[in-house]
Amino acid sequence: VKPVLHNYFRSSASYRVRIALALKGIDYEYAAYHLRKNDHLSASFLALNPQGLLPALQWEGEVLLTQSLAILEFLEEIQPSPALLPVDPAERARVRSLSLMIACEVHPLNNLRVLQELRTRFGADEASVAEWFRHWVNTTFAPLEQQLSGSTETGDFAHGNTPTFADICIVAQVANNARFKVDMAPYPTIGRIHAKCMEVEAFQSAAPARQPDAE
Ligand SMILES: N[C@@H](CCC(=O)N[C@@H](CS)C(=O)NCC(=O)O)C(=O)O
Repeated sequence: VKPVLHNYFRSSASYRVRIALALKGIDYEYAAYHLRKNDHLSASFLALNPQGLLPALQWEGEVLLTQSLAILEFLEEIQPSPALLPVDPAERARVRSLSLMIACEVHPLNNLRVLQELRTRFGADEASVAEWFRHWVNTTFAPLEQQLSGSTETGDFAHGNTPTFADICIVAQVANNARFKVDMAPYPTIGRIHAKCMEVEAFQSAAPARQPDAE
């Protein structure tokens, strides 16, 4: 049975999983949920994933996997090649740390439901919402840039010369940043890593614009 990826073209957490699946050459069925139309809050999806968050990966018709980084870890374990984590434990920790800077410190604060809450509970206008978004990106992208540019570990990618979880998280976040017009000029290293990743077909084929539900 083909795995089914419940996702949305613009969802950056979904984009992370699409990149990992593409890098590992795992074929899957694409199940689209329109976030703006609240498809992810439908009774049928909540029955699958009570968190009401995308992505969710149905593996071989059985287990439903949620949380993009847990899914990445799962894929790495069942199909170790090509490796998306280094071998050395300290290096693995570094890659996970870079990934979590985005997945834990940036993404949750800028999630759709948080931005909606700013609008409805606090009456924020679109300019303030965009400022909020950029604020939380900049708060973490500044130290991220520093860590990436100051490290001897840094090759062409975020860690070494092949893509890892860190590159996956960076590329998905940079795609979101573009929608909110984040100025990337202060982040030349992140920009360079992003450009390097986009030379890889798996990153391109997983991109929002290439998905069947893209608008
Ligand atoms: N930590 C979760 C985040 C999942 C998540 O928040 N996904 C977003 C789309 S990128 C979502 O479903 N948002 C729905 C909402 O905000 O209502 C993961 O990494 O999978």
